[in-house]
Amino acid sequence: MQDIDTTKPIVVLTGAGISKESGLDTFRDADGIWSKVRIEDVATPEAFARDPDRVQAFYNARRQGLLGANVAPNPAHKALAKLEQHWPAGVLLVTQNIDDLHERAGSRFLIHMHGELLKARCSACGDITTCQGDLSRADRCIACGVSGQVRPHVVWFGEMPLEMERIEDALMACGLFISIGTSGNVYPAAGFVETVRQFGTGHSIELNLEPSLGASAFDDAKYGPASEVVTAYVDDLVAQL
Ligand code: BJW
Repeated sequence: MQDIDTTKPIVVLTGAGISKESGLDTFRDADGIWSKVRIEDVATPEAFARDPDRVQAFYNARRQGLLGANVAPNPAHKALAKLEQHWPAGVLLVTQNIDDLHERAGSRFLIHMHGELLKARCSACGDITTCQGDLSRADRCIACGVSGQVRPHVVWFGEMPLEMERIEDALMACGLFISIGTSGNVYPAAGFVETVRQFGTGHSIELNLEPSLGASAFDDAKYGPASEVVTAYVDDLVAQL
């Protein structure tokens, strides 16, 4: 393994692949979510305006799936929590995932750039609340009292991902950028490796089942199931300390 500057922070980006071995579907694999439903029907603001019941049903089913007894963090989530505990200069975990498996594994410094399935947001006043049950068109916002405007706290296509300024500052300052379980189809996350290359000095590595669309932009790569490659890579990093 290449020597990594232990005096600089690490930024980790995760995607749906890290949660696959925890029982959650990816989006673009052959059996993925987008093979069963169309993006235009469930994951845009226009879809929600056109057919809120359908969009709520899609997220209600995924929320209940996430809360099911068979979904739990896997060794890759746990390895990243261990990295956070050990890396002296700090680790910022940026996840595209709306599940809460990183939190359940013990990660504390994380940004959900595409939102969180276990939260709801009022489009009228912006109030965000925790949410474990089903959402519906009849829901009334507890903050402003408006009904029909409570939606999943997720980022759909055409909407601005969350905390982008903080993420970009961290990418430019990091000594290591690790991208895990993401296909590189969706921007701005797919462009993070280019930000590190152009504006930062950090080493970059992709850990994925197979090369992503942006694989050639990384300095290094290891391929295999996240539970194996992430665990081994984190063990090697921590052994350098
Ligand atoms: C394993 C594994 C195992 C499997 N172990 N690995 C034209 C050009 C460029 C950009 C655009 C464009 N037209 C439109 C855009 C912008 C658009 C976009 O990117 N579109 C593309 C489709 C082209 N992006 C947006 O609209 C975003 N907003 C935006 O850009 O705002 C403007 C802006 C301007 C300036 C600065 C910043 C912003 C918003 C994107 C919102 C995405 N939302 C979703 C849904 C969220 C809620 C939900 O979950 O339902 O987010 S879509 C979906 O894709 C979800 C994911 O987070 C996201 C990424 O998917 P991910 O994680 O990569 O999953 P997969 O399935 O694609 O890949 C899984 C990988 O894991 C695969 O490689 C497998 O091999 C691997 N794997 N098992 C390890 N066991």
